[in-house]
Amino acid sequence: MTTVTLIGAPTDVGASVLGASMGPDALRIAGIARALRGLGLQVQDAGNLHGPGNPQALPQDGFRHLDEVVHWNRAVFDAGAAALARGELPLLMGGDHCLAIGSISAVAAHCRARGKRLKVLWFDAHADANTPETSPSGNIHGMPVACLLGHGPHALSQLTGGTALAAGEIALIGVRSVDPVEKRFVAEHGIEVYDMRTIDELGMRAVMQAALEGVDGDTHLHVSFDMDAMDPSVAPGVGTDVRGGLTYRETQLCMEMLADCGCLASADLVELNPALDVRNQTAELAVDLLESLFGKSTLMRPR
Ligand code: HAR
Ligand code: MN
Ligand code: MN
Ligand code: MN
Repeated sequence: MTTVTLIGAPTDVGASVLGASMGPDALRIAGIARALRGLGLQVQDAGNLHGPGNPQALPQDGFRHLDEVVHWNRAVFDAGAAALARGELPLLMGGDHCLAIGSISAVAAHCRARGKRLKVLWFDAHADANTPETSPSGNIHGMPVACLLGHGPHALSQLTGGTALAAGEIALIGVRSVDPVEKRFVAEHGIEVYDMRTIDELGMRAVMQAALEGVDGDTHLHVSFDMDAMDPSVAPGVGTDVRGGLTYRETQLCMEMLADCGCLASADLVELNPALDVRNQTAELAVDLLESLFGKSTLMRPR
C-alpha cells in the first residue's frame, strides 16, 4: 500500500502577499490526513520544515529573498528525496509555489537515477515562467517553471547541480495570466500549455486526455497544484487571484482522471492563503480535491 507523506513548508518567501505560510496548518485543520486515511491510504504527517522568515525586502537584481528561497527549497528537496527513496509518495503542503523548485528537483533526480519517465502537470492561473530579467515583481513564486527548465538565479536553476526538467516533461493547465515577456519564454521553449481558452474550447476531458498522453506505468506523474488555478469564487483563499478560473466540476474531473491513470507518485498543494480565506473553505476545497486525486469516486468503478 502506498504511504503518503505530508511535508509542511510554512513559508511565503517567494511571494509579496503574506499568508501562504499558514497553508500547512489550514490543510491539517481541514482534515487532510483523516480524509486520505479514509480512502484506505497510509498517511504520515512529517510535520513542518523550518526556515527563515519573510524579510519583505525590495527586489534586487530582479528577485526578492533569494537566500531564503534557496534555504526553503533545499529543505523541501531533502524531505522529498528522502520520502521518495523510502518508496513513499511525498505530498508537499505549501507554502508558496517557489517551493516546487525543490519538490520537483527531488522528483527529477529520483527519476533520472531509475530511468523513469517523468511528467509534471502544473495547474495554475499563471505560467510561473518569469526570469529575474522579465519578472514584473521580483517574486520568485512567479519563476519556478523557468528555474526548473534551467533559467533564473543559478542557485535555483541548478539546485541539484544540473537542469531539473526538459520542456517536454511539463504541461501547464488553467493558465490565464501571463506577463508580456513571459509569453516569449513559454513560446520559445515550446511548453505544452492548456490555457483557459483551450479548456473552454475543447472541454476539460479532452484537455486531460491530451495532457496525459504517453503517461503510462513507467511514468512518474507529479501534480503541482496552485490553488489559484481555480476560480476565485470557489477558491478565495489565494494571494494572487485571477478571475475566469477552473470551476469546481472541471477540477474534480481533472482529479478523477488523474486518479484513474494510476501514475501519481508525488504532488504539491501550494498557494493556499488562509489569511485571505473565508472560514477555511479553500483548504476544505483542497482536501476535497485531494480525495478525488487519491481515488475517491462517487460510484464503484471498474479497475
Ligand atoms: N506573473 C506574476 C509575477 O511573476 C505573478 C505570478 C505569481 N503568482 C503566483 N504564481 N501565484 O503562480 O510576478
Ligand atoms: Mn504558481
Ligand atoms: Mn498562480
Ligand atoms: Mn532554455
